[in-house]
Amino acid sequence: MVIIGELINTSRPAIREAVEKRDAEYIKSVALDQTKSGANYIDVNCGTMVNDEEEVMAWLVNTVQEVVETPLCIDSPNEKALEVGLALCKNGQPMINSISDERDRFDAVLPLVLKYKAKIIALCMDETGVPTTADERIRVAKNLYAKLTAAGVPEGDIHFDPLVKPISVVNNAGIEVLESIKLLKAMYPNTHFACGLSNISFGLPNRKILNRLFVVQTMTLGMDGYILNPTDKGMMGIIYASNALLAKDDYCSKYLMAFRNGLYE
Ligand code: THG
Repeated sequence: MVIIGELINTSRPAIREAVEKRDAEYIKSVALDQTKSGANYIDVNCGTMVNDEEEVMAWLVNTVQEVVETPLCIDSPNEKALEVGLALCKNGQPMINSISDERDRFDAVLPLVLKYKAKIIALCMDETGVPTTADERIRVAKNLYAKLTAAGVPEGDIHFDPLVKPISVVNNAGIEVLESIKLLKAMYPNTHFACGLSNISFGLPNRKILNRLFVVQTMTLGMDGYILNPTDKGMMGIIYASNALLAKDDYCSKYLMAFRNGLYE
C-alpha cells in the first residue's frame, strides 16, 4: 500500500497563505505530520500559483526535504514545474504526478520519467478526455502500458489512476472505477494504482463516510495507492484493518504496530 499525503497543495487556503508568506515552519509541520502519520510519499502541488509555480515548487521541495526523508510525489500540469521539482528531489525515488495519453503531455513527461527514474502515475485519459466507462479506461491504460514499458519504464513503477469522479455528478463513477481496477489487475498484475480518493464524495454531505467506504471497496478489488489525508486517523484505521483482512499483512504485524504507535483510531 502506498499512501501519498495530499496536504501540501496550494488549492488548500492554509498552504496558499503559508506559501505567500514563505512560512517554511508551517510547511515543515505539515510535511512532518504526514510522515509521522504513515505517509509513504508527500505530494507537492502548487498548480494554483500560475505566475510563479516553478519558483514555489523549488521552495516547497527544498523546505519539505529539510524535515523529512519521505520521497516526494511531484504533482503539476506544467512540465517545467515538474522538472524543477524533480531536479531537487533527494529523498529516494521520486514519483511524478502525472502522465496521460494526451499526446503533448505524454511526450513532455516521458523524458522526465526516464531521466529521474521516477515512479509514474498514469492517468487513464487521452485526447478524447476523461473516460466514463471502465472499457474506455482499459483502452487508454493498454496504450499507456505499451508505450511506457517499450520506453524502458519498469512495470512496477507504473501506478494507474483510473480517475475517480464524484458520484454526485456521475452516478456510476464508483462502480466504473471498481470494474477498471478488476480488469487492470488481471491484465497487469505487476503494476500498481494511485487515485485521488476524496474525489468520489465531492459535492455531498458527510464526505468521510463515502471516502471510508470507497477505500474499502477499492482495496478489496486491488487498489494499492491513494492520495489522501494521512492525518485522518479514522481513515488510516480502516486502511490498516482492510489490509489485514485482505491477507496483505502477515501476522497482522502492521496493524498491531500502527496501533501501538497510535496511528489510528
Ligand atoms: N489524481 C491524481 N492526482 C491528484 C488528484 C487525483 N492530485 C490532486 C488531487 N486529485 C488530490 N489532492 C488533494 C489535495 C487536497 C484535497 C483533496 C485532494 C483536500 N483536502 C482536504 C481539505 O483541504 O479540506 C483536507 C483533508 C481532509 O479534510 O480530509 O480537499 O485525483 N493523480
